[in-house]
Amino acid sequence: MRRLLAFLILVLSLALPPGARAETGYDLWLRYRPVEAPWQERYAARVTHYTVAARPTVIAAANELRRGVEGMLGYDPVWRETVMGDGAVVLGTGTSPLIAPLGLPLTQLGPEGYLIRSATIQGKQVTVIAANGDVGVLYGVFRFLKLMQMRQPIDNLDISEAPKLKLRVLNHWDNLDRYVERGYAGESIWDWQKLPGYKDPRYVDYARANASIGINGTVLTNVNANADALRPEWLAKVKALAEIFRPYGIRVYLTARFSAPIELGGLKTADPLDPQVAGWWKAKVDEIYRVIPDFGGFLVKANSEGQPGPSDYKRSHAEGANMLADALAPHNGTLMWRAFVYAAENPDDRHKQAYAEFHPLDGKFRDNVLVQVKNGAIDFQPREPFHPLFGAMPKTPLMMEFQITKEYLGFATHLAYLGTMWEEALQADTFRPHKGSTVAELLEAPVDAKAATGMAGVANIGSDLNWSGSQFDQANWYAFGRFAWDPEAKAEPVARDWAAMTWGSDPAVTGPIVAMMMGSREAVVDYMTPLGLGHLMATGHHYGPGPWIADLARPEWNPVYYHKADAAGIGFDRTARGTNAVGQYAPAVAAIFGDRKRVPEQFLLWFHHLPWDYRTRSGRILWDELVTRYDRGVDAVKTMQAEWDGLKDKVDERRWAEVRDFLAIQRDEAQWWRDASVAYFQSVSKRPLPAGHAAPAHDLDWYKAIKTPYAPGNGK
Ligand code: GCW
Repeated sequence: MRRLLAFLILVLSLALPPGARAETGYDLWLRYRPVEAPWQERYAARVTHYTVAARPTVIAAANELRRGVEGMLGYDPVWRETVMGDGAVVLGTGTSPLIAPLGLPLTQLGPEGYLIRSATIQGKQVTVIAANGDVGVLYGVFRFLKLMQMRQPIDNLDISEAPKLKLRVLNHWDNLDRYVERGYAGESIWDWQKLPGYKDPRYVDYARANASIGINGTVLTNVNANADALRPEWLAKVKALAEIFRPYGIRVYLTARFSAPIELGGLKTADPLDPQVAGWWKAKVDEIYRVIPDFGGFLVKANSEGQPGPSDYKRSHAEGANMLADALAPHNGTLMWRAFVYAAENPDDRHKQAYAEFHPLDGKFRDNVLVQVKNGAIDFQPREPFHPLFGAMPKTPLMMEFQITKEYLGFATHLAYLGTMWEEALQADTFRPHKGSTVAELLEAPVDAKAATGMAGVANIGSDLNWSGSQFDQANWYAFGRFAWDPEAKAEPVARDWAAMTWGSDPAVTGPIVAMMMGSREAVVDYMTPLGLGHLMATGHHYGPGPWIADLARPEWNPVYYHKADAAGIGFDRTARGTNAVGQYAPAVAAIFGDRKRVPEQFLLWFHHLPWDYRTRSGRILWDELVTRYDRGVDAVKTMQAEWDGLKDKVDERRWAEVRDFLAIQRDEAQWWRDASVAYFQSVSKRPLPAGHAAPAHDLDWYKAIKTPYAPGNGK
């Protein structure tokens, strides 16, 4: 009877046009919408019931299976103690009684990998989802459901997968008052005030979403850290979250404020070599592990942008990191220490500062330290060359830090799929130790057998109904998980998977969506920072263009520091004649970047200061090329708008309308960036616009006068 009813509901819902079902985006890529014929029957025959042991993580896996099948196929696949007939889905580890006799090749899958195989047990056709650890089973179930979401066959399966990196973590830049630094999706989802008493069910959905893409850690607090997060009353809140996330294979981490021994412990110093300081941290860490036995460890931003750190006591980053690492080591905790450092007092090219500070420390960090390096040397710009530290510290585990939240790529409203950016960074050839040593490869290879590997993503998650501030920013969360699982992933298939699960598997839907996504980041580069320019945004909130800004206290905060435009030309000379930042790369890379004829044009002005009439590869002079690129970016947004219009009746109305409106905002802001930038650079170059390119709508002063003090995300 129940099945009949469910079937009727399914038939009815299929009869409704997509527009009639209002969706908010809350379901992310786990929408589990009804599957149409003939897939419905084919799938249903393969999922009649399931078997599973009673352990929290496999129960979470089974619940997800039930949820997915209920949504997609319209019935609840019942639990049975054993295989009752064809179509059983057998969930478990290699030691479970039904799975062990199959002798599956699980060993090489490690603690988190999984295997999905169509098999015969007791003469019945079954699907086995097996792993060494329970979390692998959970990951396998998500993969199994994805096959159905993607309308792929599930009758003849032989899939095995294991993550290539050990630590796959989100970094929440969330303050304790729920303000999210560089967050564009509402408040922090951690409702600290109500924790631990009230546990918002949303935390479970957060865990499900992360587990579905293999994320296994989350740093709950901002790297601009507040020591209060380490107080006992706060640890009780953290514990509540840790308990919710545990079945999903997700560990919690906190940021550690380096001066906490002073602020919380009443000590006079936070000198890492002071025994009292080390003792205070050891006791604090022991306390944390008493509350949260599987606590992941700390993430630290030290001596950067005003944060306290070991340099305050003339100690090195290694000395600071090792002291904390020693406190964590007895508990198998990990210390992630950020390499994002630059100092006002240091007049050298900011591009060079992190390398200069960390490179000499290679091999000096404890085994449980990971040095966390941003993808580029400056700061998450729409495009940067890869960070010179990659490949330069062969004795130190380095992890990648990407920014999922779009601080510099148009906040939540601009459609910019970051998969292409991450693929570009990960596939960059460091030539260290040899040609073909990509950043991805370096991240994957542990420096020794025990050493950690990892990737961090600065989260774009907040309290907004759609989690990420926009429908399309969910794709960046999704893609981060996929790249952290496999740094060799390719942006296009990842986009395709996301689009099919999030918008519908019809190629008439996914085709245009994937096309939009794949070109979207390049469009942002073009209308904000073409040809290797960077850091041209307005001060503080970073919203909108400010290439003229020259009056900030620290030189490297000013856009003019980065573009160096004058009457003669534009660009930052980082060749041997300039700051020689190219010298921090392997000689083969330095030879390419340092040669204006060989450098990829996308990095031209990052490494070279060139005259306005320099001949670019298109045959146009530099000035004309610059203007052409700005316009190309704006045009690309118009093209996305047209593509989206074509999807009007193919996706649900509410999400469609939201994207349409966001694209209109993006179109206006792209024009603003283009016009303001062209107006400014023209005031410097004094050159006429190339034929066919319109003058900015207003004069330069008009753009300079725009003030948006309440734009979101500013650090405070
Ligand atoms: O991108 C910059 C941001 C800061 C941020 C800093 C960092 C958390 O503008 O808001 O601080 O980088 O990565 O530490």
